[in-house]
Amino acid sequence: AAASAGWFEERGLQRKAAQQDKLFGAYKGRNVIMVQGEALQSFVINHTIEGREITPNLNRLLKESWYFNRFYHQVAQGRTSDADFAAQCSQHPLQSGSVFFRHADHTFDCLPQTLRNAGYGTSVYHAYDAGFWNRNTVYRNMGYDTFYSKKHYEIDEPLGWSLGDRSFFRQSAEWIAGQQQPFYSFLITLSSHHPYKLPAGYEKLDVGAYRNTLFGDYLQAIHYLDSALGQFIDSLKQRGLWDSSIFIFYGDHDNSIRDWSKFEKVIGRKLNEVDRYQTLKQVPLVIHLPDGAKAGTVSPEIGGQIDIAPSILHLLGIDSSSLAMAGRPLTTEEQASGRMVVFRSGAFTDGRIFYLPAGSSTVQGCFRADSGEPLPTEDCKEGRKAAADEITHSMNVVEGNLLKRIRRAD
Ligand code: GP9
Repeated sequence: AAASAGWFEERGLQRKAAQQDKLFGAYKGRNVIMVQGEALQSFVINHTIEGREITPNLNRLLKESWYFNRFYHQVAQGRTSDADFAAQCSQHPLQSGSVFFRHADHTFDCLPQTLRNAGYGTSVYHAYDAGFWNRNTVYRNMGYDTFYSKKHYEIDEPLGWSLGDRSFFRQSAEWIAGQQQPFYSFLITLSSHHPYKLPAGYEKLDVGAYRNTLFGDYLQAIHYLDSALGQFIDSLKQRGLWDSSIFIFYGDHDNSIRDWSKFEKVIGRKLNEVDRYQTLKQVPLVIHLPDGAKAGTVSPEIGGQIDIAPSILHLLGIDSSSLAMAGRPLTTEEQASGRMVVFRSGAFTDGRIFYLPAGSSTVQGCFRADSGEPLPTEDCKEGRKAAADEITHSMNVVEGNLLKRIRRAD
């Protein structure tokens, strides 16, 4: 326990040191609107199918925003719930099962509660059954004031499991705008859920040869999510919220498709095994700042979902050094040194090398991140140890309820 407490203290000190950065507190007191996109991977971004953009609205948003294109999801079996947990609470998920079910009552330092303590109103929006993924319990414990679930929405656009994203965003925008400021609102989309099949009238993209394939249906569903996102952004602009809020959009996890030739067709090049792993893990992170700073900037930083909460706190100037968060802010002016993205399997990258342990991919070992060329195992040795430590310490919080134990002892 002492070793884990020390490790989190060290991470806290690294975040403390980052407070010297110019962007720390640059957006103090601003609202925060964050959207988690269902099954959205990065490879669709700025790519076309049959000559048309798959995500035109997102591509337009990138031109106004700060884009992290070396950003990875860190989910395990708990999929959407793991992404939510990693982003909000800056901890790794469980190897099997979901933290939302197995450890809902454990103590974590999550973003909603931290913002609530700083005077923010906090709300979460997802148009599905409140009990799914045990969200009602978890969201109360995370520190949300209000959870808008399926029962709050008028199902005026029935689609897939529930309500279409367009109506979801439209109805949510109304509630978001009605809140006292500053607020933190977190929205989780649903329409682009596996198996991705949309009703015929919704399929607006010509996916050519991929028509009626899982991959083609995925592109259609993402195109629909993208159109819904575009309408949501327009409505935030109309309501005067765009310039008073930090807007964050990221993907939760991969689409479970492994038909690599189809990915290669969209991406426009052959993918080696390391490329495939990266394609599977890379999800977009887009941050729009209220004053339009960083518009069109593509960050060279590598990052993962556990870095989201620290990044937001950094921009808002809220000290997170005493919080048990495993992540580090990505939203710094200066690039940080010694950055690593760790996956639940023990795989990791520092941006230069990639380590893939047995069972995490079709290949295993130490590789160059850019070319996928194998490297001597020695090159990954130090990183493997650091990655394993990060998982162990995070699991002491998640499974071992470390925070409860040490704070009770205080
Ligand atoms: C359902 C949604 C889906 O509420 O969040 O979760 P997933 O099946 O993608 O993990």
